[in-house]
Amino acid sequence: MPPDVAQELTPQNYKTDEHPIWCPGCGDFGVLASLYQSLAKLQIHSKDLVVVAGIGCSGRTPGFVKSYGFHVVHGRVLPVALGVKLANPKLTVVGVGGDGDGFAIGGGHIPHAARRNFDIAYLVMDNATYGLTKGQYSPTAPKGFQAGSTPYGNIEKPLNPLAMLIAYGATFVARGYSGKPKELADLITRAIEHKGFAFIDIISPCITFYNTYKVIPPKLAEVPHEHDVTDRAKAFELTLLDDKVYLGVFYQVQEPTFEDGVAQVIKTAQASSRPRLEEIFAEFS
Ligand SMILES: Cc1ncc(C[n+]2csc(CCOP(=O)(O)OP(=O)(O)O)c2C)c(N)n1
Ligand code: SF4
Repeated sequence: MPPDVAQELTPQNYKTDEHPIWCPGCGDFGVLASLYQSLAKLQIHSKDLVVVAGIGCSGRTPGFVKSYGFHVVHGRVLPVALGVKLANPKLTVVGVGGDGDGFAIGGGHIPHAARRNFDIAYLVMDNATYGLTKGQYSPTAPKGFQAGSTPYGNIEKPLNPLAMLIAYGATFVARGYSGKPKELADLITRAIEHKGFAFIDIISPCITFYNTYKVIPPKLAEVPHEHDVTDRAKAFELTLLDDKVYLGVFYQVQEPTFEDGVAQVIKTAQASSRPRLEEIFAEFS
């Protein structure tokens, strides 16, 4: 039964009747729990929420969140999310996917989503592997990573998602960890509240094919308190430090959004004396 619009929403209200079929211990459970927390904190009603997800274990998320949802073609979270937001800018749009979906097959969409600054929150459940297809190496897998597709070890350098997003012009860039769901919920809340393109790289271990639960926690540290999130060069520098895995917001600034720009262009076009599209077509009929 959907909650009454006037009723206070709790994390429970966002659960669907579908139960996640993720492996017990998968990091994605923590991400989902944090997403429920954050939606409840923001009191976002299901009718105003669209979750767009790619293909992968992480891509099952829309089935577990009471909202409108799209489970799109592999790697196409961002163009679909942009279409949704442009069609109805009042909606809260949350994009969800894996590192394979986002940075490999979908990697070509990242620069354009980031530089356009359309207002969505994009959560990448980064397990450095292709979980759904049985653990091949992904763009964020470390050098030497051994799996079925790399039996002699990965020879590629891993991609640095945070540096990439800052370089391409995203206006909110953060890292979270599925094992710290309260802190992650706070980050997701901030990302949804941010007006513009908000990206969170969420370390979300794949317990079955690349279990990093033992190696990650000792390296975790908070983004230093004195870090100025509006300093782009310093934020970029912070992403390059590999002695620690920093959690928190690296970069956040306010800039005009794509949908505001589009609305402005429509207004200008309507006020201009240029011929209408129908008039141009009429010339050829
Ligand atoms: C066009 C296309 N190519 C390849 C696949 C096979 N495929 C399904 S999921 C996936 C990778 C998933 O990895 P990731 O995005 O990291 O998500 P995870 O399963 O780890 O959450 C691949 C290659 C596909 N479904 N569609
Ligand atoms: S295969 Fe990995 S990513 Fe997929 S559900 Fe299992 S633990 Fe999670």
